[in-house]
Formats: sequence, structure tokens, C-alpha cells
Amino acid sequence: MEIHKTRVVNDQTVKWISDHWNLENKKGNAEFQFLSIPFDYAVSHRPGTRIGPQMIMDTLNSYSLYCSDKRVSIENTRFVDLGFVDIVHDIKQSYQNIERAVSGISEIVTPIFLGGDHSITDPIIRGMKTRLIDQRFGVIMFDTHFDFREPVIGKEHSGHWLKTLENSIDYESLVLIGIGAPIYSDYYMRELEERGALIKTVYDLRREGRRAVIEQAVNHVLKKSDAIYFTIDIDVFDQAYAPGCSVPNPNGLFPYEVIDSVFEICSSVPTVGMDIVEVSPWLEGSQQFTSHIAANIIINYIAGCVKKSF
Ligand SMILES: [Mn+2]
Repeated sequence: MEIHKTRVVNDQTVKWISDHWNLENKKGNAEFQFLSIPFDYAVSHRPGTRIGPQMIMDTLNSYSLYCSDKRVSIENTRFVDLGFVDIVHDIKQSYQNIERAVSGISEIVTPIFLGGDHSITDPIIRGMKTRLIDQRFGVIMFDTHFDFREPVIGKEHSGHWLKTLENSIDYESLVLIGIGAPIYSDYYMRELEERGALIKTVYDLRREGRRAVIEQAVNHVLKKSDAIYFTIDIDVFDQAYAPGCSVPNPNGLFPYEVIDSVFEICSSVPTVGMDIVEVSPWLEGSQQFTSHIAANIIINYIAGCVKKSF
């Protein structure tokens, strides 16, 4: 007997982000679809990321369609807001709703997922595997944490999605950039590297240089895959720039180290989408610093994809 019968998305009305964004879908131009996932039931530390998607979208709406930093206009790009995934008081059902919503997105558009705690990347990747059945994509993850803990039944946690996906993703097509939180043993580093993941800590990036690291990252993923999916945990940034997150990071990356890297990667190689997670606006008062970082990543991601299509 099916006890829960929920809708996958609680507002199925496809709507535009706002009136000032160009509504014309000029033939041949890219289309991006936003899916908000206000889920924080698996939070590992401080809650509040359920508000993240709304705040990121509000921030995006205060921006223009010109990525002035990179001299790229995104005016002729179509944006669709798919609304919110229906999150219910049942974690498994919510994950199923996320996976079904993701798998239902047309394969010819580029999805941008807004979280939410990082555990949502598990159902997102499962949904992506379903919708892109013929495409091999690897993952570049920006995060200060490994998220590779052993799951404990009944205790969903945002720190084990990379482990729960072990039968679904190829670690040889995985790159972790920005690792640095001092809350792990060497087991996690060793285990992921033995499985084939490329790991670059904050110190590695500073020592080897950002450009060298992203070149290695792209080469690593594309050895066995054709495209890249990004998952960006906002706690990869230094706490000075992203105070609105569950676990502030005192030695995180600077904004350009992530934002410019995302732009450069997607302006040169194929990407299939991205998620941004762990933005928790309630934890930073009225500042919205963290939502601005997230919105800047999105603008740069889109600008990179648009530049690649020139
Ligand atoms: Mn993290």
C-alpha cells in the first residue's frame, strides 16, 4: 500500500525568473532550468538551508544579463524556473521526489539545482544518470569536506552522499577541490585516492596554482567521461566570504578561485549541469553575502557555457 502520494514538484507552473530577463528563445541558444530543492533534514550541523534556493533566486533577480567581469552577455539565453521540489516530512520520500524531478528534466537543457543540504546531491546524481542515460559525465566537487562518511541507518547526514553513491558514480571521474576541514582521519584521503579520485586541497591549489589545478581536474574527469557535472558546497569558500553556511570555514578558497575556475572550465569543455548547496541565509543576518557568492557562480557558469557556444 502506498502511504505517501506526493507531487514531485509543488508548483508545476513553468515561470520565468522575472520580467526583465529576456523571454525570447532564439533558436540555437542555450536554455537553463532552475530547480529549487529546499531540503535540510539531513543537516550535519546548523539548519537553515531550506531557505537557500529562494534567497539565491532573489539575488539573481537583482542582477543584469551581462557578466561584465568576463565580458560575456547572456541576454540571448532562455531561463526557466521549474519551482520547488516537494519536500515532505519523510526523508526517503523527499529524496525520491528529488530524483524523479531531476530525471524528468529534458535532456537538451542544462539544469541548475539550488539546495538545500549536500545530501541532495545523491538523488540529483541518480536522476541525472537516468535523464542522461547515454552520456558519461564525471563530477568536479568544490567542498572543504570529503562527504565520504559511512552511512548509519536512520541517521541521514549531509556528509555521506559520496559514499551512498558508490554503486552509481565512477570515482575515477571524480575531482575534489578545496578539501581542508580538520575533522577527518587520513582514511578518507587514502580511500578516495585509492579508488581513483583526484583530490586537491586548499594548500595544493595555492602551491601548484589555480590554473594548473583546473587543468589537471579537467584532464582527470575527461579521461573516462565526456562531460562535467559540478557540485559546489558553499563551505568551500572562506568564512569571510560565505558566513551563511552550516559549517564556516576559516581557511577556505577565495571567491575567484572557485568562480573563475567554473567559468574557465565550462567555457572550454562540455558540462551537464551543476548544484550549489549549503547556502543558509538565516545564519548571516541580513547581509546575504553567501547568496551573492552563489548567484555569482551561477552567472559565471552560464557565461562560460554561452562563451563556449560562440
Ligand atoms: Mn561541505
